[in-house]
Amino acid sequence: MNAVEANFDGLVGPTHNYAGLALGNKASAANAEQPSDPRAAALQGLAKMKALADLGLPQGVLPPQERPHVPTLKKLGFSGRDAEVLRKAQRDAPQLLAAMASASPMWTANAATVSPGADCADGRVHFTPANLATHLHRAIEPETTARALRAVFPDSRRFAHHAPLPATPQLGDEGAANHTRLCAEFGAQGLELFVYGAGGEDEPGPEHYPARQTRAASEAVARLHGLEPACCHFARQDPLAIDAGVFHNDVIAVGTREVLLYHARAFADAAGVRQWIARGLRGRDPVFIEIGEDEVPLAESVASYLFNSQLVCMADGSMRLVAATECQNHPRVRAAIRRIVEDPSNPVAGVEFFDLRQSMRNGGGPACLRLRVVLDPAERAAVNPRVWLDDALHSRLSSWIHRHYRDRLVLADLSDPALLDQSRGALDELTQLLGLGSLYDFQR
Ligand code: SUG
Repeated sequence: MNAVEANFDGLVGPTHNYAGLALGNKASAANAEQPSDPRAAALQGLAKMKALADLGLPQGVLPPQERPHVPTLKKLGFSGRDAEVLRKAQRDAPQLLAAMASASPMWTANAATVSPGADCADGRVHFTPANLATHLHRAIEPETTARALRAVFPDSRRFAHHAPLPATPQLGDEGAANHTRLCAEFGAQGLELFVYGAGGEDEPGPEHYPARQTRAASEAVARLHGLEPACCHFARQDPLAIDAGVFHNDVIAVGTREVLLYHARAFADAAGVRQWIARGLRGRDPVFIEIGEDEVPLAESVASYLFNSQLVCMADGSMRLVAATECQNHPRVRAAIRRIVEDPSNPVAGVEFFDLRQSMRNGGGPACLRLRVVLDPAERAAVNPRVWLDDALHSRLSSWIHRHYRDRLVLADLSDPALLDQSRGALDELTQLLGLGSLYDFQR
């Protein structure tokens, strides 16, 4: 058995809602205050996981987090019993309550940066949870994320867990969404491409929206993971793309093995990125699939989330694109996908579309919902076995969602103490289902 690239998708939490919290994320802003359907959201995500598992791909599950997060509300001065804390927060600072109630941990591409053992000096798989410093609702994720990753990847002989970087603007880190690994074979030493929005003072940044990933953070992660400097490249995002709604690089580029699919406006210096990959990749010729502005304009790329598709490797070595159904609504995007799939000079041989509308309406597409972890057979065997999605776990999770999730949520519901109780009840059961121990603050 060879090393594989496994996907670990975040289960959507019971408080999934639309609060317009994410700066520079067009979908989040456009859908602010709309009612959400947490049950549909969770089932849509689970259906994607099931379909990928059915394709024979290793598929794991990562847990949602406890929301609303009462401990942080207390740190912010809301006192009393839980119901009172929620009521006061809703009355005096509804935006803070919304931030404490987001189901944003579902987007596990932002959970951590992960380097495969083959790239790391000590041969272990390295994880650095992202500090998600630019947004309050996301900056409260890393502590529980770190616990969850340790519970899923427990064996310290094979897995190395770092602390999140200090959460300051100079070190903003949004994890794997700005990190792409290319290689000839998953188990061989690869190239790690880190993409940042904020670099040195001489590098122009976006004008309207925050650059969430800093170069300093990416460099720190590369050092922590013990990566070979010659195998790392730090590429700047095109600031115009950030201002057009590309808040993470995975909104405009996706790569795996030897393939990099990207929009011409993804990088400030795309030619530099290609040259570096072409020079460094050993054992396979790189395949660059560039989509230009004339083929799919930037705005349409953002609206369809074409580049937030997953690229998955099948057992026969061919690849498939795992895309959001929104791509089908844009004729130019459909045509671009057809061109990619029909072109025999790249390994992409098919496409699967998924309805992920609930997550998409918050700016989270197929690739946002998964964290990739390359695992050799021994590492794969060392993963907590309960999190691998098979038919049995799928049916248990599906019944769990039906029993615990509401099918409609509006912002006024976030202070409902019954929602807090339901969510805690659901998560308590989930930690048993997935064998995660006492993960949440309310369990400790
Ligand atoms: O950080 N949306 C997330 C979406 C993250 C997508 N992830 C990747 N591209 N990898 C974000 O912008 C919206 C929450 C709200 O508005 O209620 C939100 O946080």
